Amino acid sequence: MTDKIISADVLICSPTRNFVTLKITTADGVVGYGDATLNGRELSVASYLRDHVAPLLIGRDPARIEDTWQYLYRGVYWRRGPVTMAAIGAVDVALWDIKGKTLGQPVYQLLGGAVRDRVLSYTHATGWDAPALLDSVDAKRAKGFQAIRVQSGVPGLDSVYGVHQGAAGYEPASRGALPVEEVWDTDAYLNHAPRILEAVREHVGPDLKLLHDAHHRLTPQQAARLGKSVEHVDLFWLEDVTPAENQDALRLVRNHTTTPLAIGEVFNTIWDCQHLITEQLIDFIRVAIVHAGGISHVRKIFALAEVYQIRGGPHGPSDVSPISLGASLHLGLATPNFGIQEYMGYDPLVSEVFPHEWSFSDGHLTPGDVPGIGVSMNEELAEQYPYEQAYLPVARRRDGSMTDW
Ligand code: GCO
Ligand code: MG
Repeated sequence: MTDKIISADVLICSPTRNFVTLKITTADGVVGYGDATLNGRELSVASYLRDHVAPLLIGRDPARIEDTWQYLYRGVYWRRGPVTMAAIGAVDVALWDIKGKTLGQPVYQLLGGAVRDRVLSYTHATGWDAPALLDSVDAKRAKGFQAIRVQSGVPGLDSVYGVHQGAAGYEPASRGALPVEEVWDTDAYLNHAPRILEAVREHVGPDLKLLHDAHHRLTPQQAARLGKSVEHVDLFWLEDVTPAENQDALRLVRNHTTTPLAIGEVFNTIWDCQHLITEQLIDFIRVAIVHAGGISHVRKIFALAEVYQIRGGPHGPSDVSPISLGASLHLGLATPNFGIQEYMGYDPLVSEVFPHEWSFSDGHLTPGDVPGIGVSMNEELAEQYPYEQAYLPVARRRDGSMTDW
């Protein structure tokens, strides 16, 4: 007999940072979890799910994942956008979790089975100055990472997004009623970035994969100059060099440098990726399961990318929950052109709230072999950490005007 969805609950918690989770339960008692976290705009997705999506799910057959995706995407009239797609993504992942549990298979088996044994991952190293950054790189290497994203402070600036000063790690969002405001200076960054990247390459030798994120802050000309000036550093990728709304800008960058380019962590649909992929303007597409409509949709994006020899390199910082990371690893295991998974790591409390089967070893991640996605939720523990308002920082130039990000 066909199973039916009987409830869809939105759970919001803040174990060190905010997470929005969708829990779908079926009449047969199968429970699936999906991540719906949109950093700094969490409650908008929670409301979208609670007020507009959950009522539509009740009574539906949980096995009809693609039909439910189409129903929520095509049926809404107002398509695309981060809120809509995070909500659809949460439903999609929860339904894949249910399908896996119902059939007694890990999700990667349902996606065609493994094409690799493990998924290469990269983590973050940050340091305010060169010695601190090199120490951070060494510490990550000691943990087994073979690919590391390196970010540093910039002389003359008091703070830089993503770079911590002192012992504490950084969180992309900080708690409080207003975003933190930082001052940004692109010229200072462009003078410094090639030198610090060279210093890291010199320190680690030729084998370690090095990545760097420019956080959408450059003009096409500046991006081309940066890419060209670090070609000898042999980056695995240079990320988000320009705000990607104007996608033709990437052609200018591309025409001037062979440094591999990665873009897409803020994209939500295949239509946001189409031009960059089919024109071969990038090397890695960064869409995350949580923000781009779930496993079902990201699978299509990666299939399109495969035609053009572009690889997947999904977003995976601490604001992408362990549920999404697990989902991404199932896709990674089953997708030929999956390149690398970002893995910033989680506070131990986050892993207690979201116990997971996925694991890290020797620079690689594996999703585990239990039925479904393999990430559950300790709801009682989660309740002890209620939502707290938090925002990503904003940055202004020295003259007070806003930067692109
Ligand atoms: C990355 C990112 C993050 C994002 C953050 C936004 O590459 O990991 O750029 O640091 O900015 O996840 O919520
Ligand atoms: Mg990034």
